[in-house]
Amino acid sequence: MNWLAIAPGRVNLIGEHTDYNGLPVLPMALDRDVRIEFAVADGPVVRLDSPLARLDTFAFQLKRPIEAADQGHWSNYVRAAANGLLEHGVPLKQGIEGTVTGDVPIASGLSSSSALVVASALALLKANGVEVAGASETTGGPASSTRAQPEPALSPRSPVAPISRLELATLMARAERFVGLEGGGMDQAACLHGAEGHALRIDFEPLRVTPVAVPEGWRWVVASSLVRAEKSRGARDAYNERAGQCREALAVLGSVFANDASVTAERDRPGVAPVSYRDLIADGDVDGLLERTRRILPPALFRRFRHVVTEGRRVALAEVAMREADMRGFGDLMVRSHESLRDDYAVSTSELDEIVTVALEAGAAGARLTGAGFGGCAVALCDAPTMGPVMDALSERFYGPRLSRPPSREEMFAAKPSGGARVRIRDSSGGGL
Ligand code: NG1
Repeated sequence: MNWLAIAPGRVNLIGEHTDYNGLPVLPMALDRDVRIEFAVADGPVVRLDSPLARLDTFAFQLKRPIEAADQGHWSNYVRAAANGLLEHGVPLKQGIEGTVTGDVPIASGLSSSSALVVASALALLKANGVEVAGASETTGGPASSTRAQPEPALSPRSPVAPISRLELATLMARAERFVGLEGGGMDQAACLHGAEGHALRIDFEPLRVTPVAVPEGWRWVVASSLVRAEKSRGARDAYNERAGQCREALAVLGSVFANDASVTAERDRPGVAPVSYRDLIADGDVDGLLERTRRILPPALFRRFRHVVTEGRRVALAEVAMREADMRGFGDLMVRSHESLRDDYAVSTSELDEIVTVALEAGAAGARLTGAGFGGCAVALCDAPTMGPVMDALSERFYGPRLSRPPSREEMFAAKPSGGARVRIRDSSGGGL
């Protein structure tokens, strides 16, 4: 029997470089996905090929420790999923053989890598009879939320116990670090919890996912900067450097605040340093926090810190704006987010800045880089009548001088909030699902 594991990419609407700092994000799953058509293999082996450019055929054995391929090789994302499941105690006695296809643009900040990790995990779990609990889509509005569910403990498990989507998202976020990126957990959670018509507020430690309905009549335009952001290669060091700076800022503040009674007394824990970004902004006074920390942190570290804590606040405000259908307000927050990523976090590029400027001048309600930056894509928010003019302006002013043709569907497209990752039977005639 042939199966199809389908895992969507995601576009992050706001909340950039906050996930690995334990602060929330607000992405949505895309209507573009990575697909693995597979059959259960004869033994514990994974054998995959792909018609996509630059993805050569590979095979590896499912036994610990899983060996990494050369840095940058696409099989490392599949190996990451297998390694994560094995380390978690899921016995992978059966492997998979099949073909990977998909239409999530690669190295574009749209999470093609996590989609491949999640699709691989779902395929391996299916091949080994491990059920993934929970629907592939959450369709409810504000009242429907996985927020209340505690993060399940990642303890060694019995061979056939089902695994929940939250548990799998947490597990795959850790597993993807196999490729050497000190990433957060946004992408795997968005991929597994996508909901049609909804953005997803994702909180961490513990992981919670709350769908937020996107108001009628609003559109998201995703536009590539035409610069690849290869996080298995060059952009990886820049990304990890930012993560390191965030930890460093926290460590400096932790040691200073531990000796500052006026700060610790507020939290009723005299002598105990704040250990997380969430602790630091718990009282909601981000401006007061910035005032206090400006003199403590070296200037470069302070700018990274300011991005993280103000972005955390913007996500909270953006969620409220979306629930209240105040999409102009949401758009303003996207613009503030971009400025902060450009000026304080230093992850934008001149191409991304230009896309944002062109989109806003053409009437978009908001625009910002999306994903880690260093290239990749920007996302613009438009009301329905403005979407065409925004896309026309980008074609003419951004893509025109760079390409001798209109942008392809890979390079610019309207994105629809879509459902989450799933496995289906692929009928033997080779027809649809
Ligand atoms: P992209 O750019 O899609 O690879 C990366 C991280 C996210 C998050 C964003 C920045 C991974 C797999 N992805 O996303 O967790 O930190 O950067 O907000 O680590």
